[in-house]
Amino acid sequence: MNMITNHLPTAELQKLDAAHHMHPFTDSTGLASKGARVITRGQGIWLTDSEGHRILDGMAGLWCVNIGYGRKELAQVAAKQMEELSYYNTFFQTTHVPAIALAAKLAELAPGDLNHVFFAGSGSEANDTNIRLVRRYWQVKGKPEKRVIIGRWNGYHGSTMGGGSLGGMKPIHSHGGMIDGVAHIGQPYWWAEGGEMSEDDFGLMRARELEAKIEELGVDNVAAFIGEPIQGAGGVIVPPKTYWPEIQRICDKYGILLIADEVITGFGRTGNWFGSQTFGIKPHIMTIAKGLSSGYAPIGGSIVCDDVAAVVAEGGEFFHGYTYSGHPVAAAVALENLRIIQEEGVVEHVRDVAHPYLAERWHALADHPLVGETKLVGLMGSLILTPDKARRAKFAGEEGEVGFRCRERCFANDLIMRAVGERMIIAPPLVITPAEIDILVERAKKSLDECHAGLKADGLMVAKKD
Ligand code: PXG
Repeated sequence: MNMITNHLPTAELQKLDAAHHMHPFTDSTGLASKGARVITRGQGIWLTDSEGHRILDGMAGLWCVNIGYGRKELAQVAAKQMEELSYYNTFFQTTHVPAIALAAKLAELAPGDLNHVFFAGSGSEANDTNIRLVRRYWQVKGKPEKRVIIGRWNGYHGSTMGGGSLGGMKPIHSHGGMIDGVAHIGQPYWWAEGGEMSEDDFGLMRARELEAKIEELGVDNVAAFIGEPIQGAGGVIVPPKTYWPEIQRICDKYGILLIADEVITGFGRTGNWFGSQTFGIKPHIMTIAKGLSSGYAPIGGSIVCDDVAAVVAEGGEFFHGYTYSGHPVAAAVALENLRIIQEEGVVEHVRDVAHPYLAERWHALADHPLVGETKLVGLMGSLILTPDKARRAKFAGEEGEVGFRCRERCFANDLIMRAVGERMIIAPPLVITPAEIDILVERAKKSLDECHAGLKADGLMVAKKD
């Protein structure tokens, strides 16, 4: 077997990596000068690198390894499926058992009349599917001019041209531009943008930007709104409780389609199967990926409501699909992952055990002199680093510098906790135990202490002037 277990020394791997491997979202010159960390094994919530460090993965890979690493059942299902039917497509009037079974299972798990699944290979692809689905829906209904999709600044919906355009990350737009027919409104990020308003008033105000945008564009031109129940890549921005009900009201009032991007919030992350259930959202389409297979195989998709599926079907052939839509091995792996989540009560574990246990410890970090607000929904958490929490102040230095320093301390303490600007974020595997949560929080606290001491020593605990 061609398993790379007896690998080259780390420095040689890093040299080859720098010479031949182009990394996503990476400054390759900077990386080449220090060498990438080489991860070699994963078990439960723990990773091992090529130097033998045992690292607590506070990010579940990239928000995806919901059931933890190293589950043999998934490997066995993949091997068996490869032997039985390694590939066949679902174009041209054919289908296969894994795609059927997974679609039916998702229809059962998803709320309301979200009963139809269009498969993709990733979350980005699924959102590209959504652009085409909602535009096709309005075409078939005789309103082809309804094609604008409204997203949010600092939202993330992937990195393809479509997904990158729906998202509101300006650095992504700046590399290669945007597709047409996409507009953005402000994000519901009270700490940074709420000024003197209460959180609830601010949530309403940001939701009402959707109404203003629909009026500005003309409802006859608007197809859909897309949002993550909680913005993940944007920094685990938990919206004020007034936000989603108002968004829902506006979508209902104007009759535009609502897409909930559940790529991160799906499959137990928020303590329910879907984030839409946690926030009371009733979407027409849900984007899924990541936790669908716990990252064991690349697969994503769109779960579509009865009305949208029926209208698109009425229009005859929908000219869209991917070679790997419903890939049998990925579908079989996803199905086994869902079986484990369901039979082992992983969602209940998040809701009744892991979330309450972590919440107490995570929110206690708000007493730390470097920490402003703390947020935690299910097992998706963030905290903000600030030189002056009473004023919700930013640091005087360059944005992201302090977050970067804190992340480096976490790395040194064998904890993966990410930084988005000055927000530190966690999303550990959902199977994390209370004893492991203790270790996570201890390491986070130690890293915050070290970061704080370093900032003081370097004279950087200084607030930006208003
Ligand atoms: N929607 C959401 C809400 C996501 O978080 C995607 C779509 C795209 O999925 P794919 O499978 O195409 O990557 C994502 C992905 C980060 C980070 O830095 C987050 C994602 C991907 C890469 C980096 O937090 N989320």
